[in-house]
Amino acid sequence: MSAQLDSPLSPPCPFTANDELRHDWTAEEVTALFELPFNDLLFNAQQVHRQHFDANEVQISTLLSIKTGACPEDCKYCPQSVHYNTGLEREKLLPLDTVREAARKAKASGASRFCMGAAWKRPSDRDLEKVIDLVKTVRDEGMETCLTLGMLSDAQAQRLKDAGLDYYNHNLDTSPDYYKEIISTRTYQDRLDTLDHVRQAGMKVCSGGIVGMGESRADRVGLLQQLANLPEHPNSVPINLLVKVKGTPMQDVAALDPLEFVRTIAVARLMMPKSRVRLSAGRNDMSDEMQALCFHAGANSIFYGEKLLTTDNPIANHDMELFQRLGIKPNGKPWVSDAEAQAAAAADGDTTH
Ligand code: SAM
Ligand code: DTB
Ligand code: SF4
Repeated sequence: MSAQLDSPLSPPCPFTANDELRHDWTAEEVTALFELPFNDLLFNAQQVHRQHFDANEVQISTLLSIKTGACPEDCKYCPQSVHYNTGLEREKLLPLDTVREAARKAKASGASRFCMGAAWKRPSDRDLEKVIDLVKTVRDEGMETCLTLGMLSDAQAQRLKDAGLDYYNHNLDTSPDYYKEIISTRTYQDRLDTLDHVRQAGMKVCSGGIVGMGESRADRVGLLQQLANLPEHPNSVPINLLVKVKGTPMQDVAALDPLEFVRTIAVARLMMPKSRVRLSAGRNDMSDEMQALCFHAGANSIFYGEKLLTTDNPIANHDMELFQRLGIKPNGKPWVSDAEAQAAAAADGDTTH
């Protein structure tokens, strides 16, 4: 399929013509998408988006760090790496009651999926058993579950699948080329192997990356090319904008042009038309207008709630107000005020707990 758009008027969309999912993108083709005039790119992305999704609906996930800090990996962006001094307080694996409470709160404020993250290189089998109890608890609260625990063996992935886990998040982070500038303790192939194990176990894959780490456009091209050329497109694709954390080697990296971020979302939408593209870390540094453009470009999921794992996220009320201004239905449901959501959840809680 060619990405040529010659007409200065509303160009015909070369992507809506055929419904096939592609896994053979070349760097040249992806670069051509990035190079489209902004309006053509967004017009095409919006058309493709509408073919597969309700364009006015956004899925909502909430994150919880279940084990914080002291991670042996050296990811240069990460406040949780033991290699950098970010002043972060370490925390052992959270007790079950704390997680249950957080899941209830997330559900009450409108999230449909609860994602739990641990600062591990990989979980031990003993840790995995404890985490499985957390997954079962969150499922019992009526939420979808997602974990991100680092690398998984095939047996561990199968164990999680058998326990009922819905999604596993493991990011490729950047292009294969730029990767070696960012992480030395885990290889790109390690990441691909974990994604294989998750997919083969039959779980849904959540995989994306981070932009704004000083990478070039060619690296953003490389990241999206890797993601789209996986044997199956990830079910969800988180696109993180680097949160610059003091004490990490990336604290002073130059900011990415916001319009380049929007382009990245639009290209992800075109290449992986049926995947949820998630506006992930970095929304605190985005204006409402930039986020609106991202939704127009095909983003249709967010992390919601005051905290990501260890850094700040926009407050829930602000997100709901933005959705109301944009006519976006969170999780496909009509917009309700925070007070109404809390009251409904409390009433629900009276009968079910
Ligand atoms: N330790 C596990 C791992 O790396 O697979 C799971 C947790 S880790 C914090 C999950 C993801 O968060 C990373 O892969 C990275 O993409 C993202 N992340 C971490 N720090 C970030 C930052 N400062 N800005 C943006 N994204 C970040
Ligand atoms: C993802 O791609 N982004 C989330 C989630 N998956 C686990 C994590 C973002 C972390 C941002 C830095 C922090 O809060 O520690
Ligand atoms: Fe550890 Fe994950 Fe942070 Fe890398 S991104 S240092 S693996 S917690």
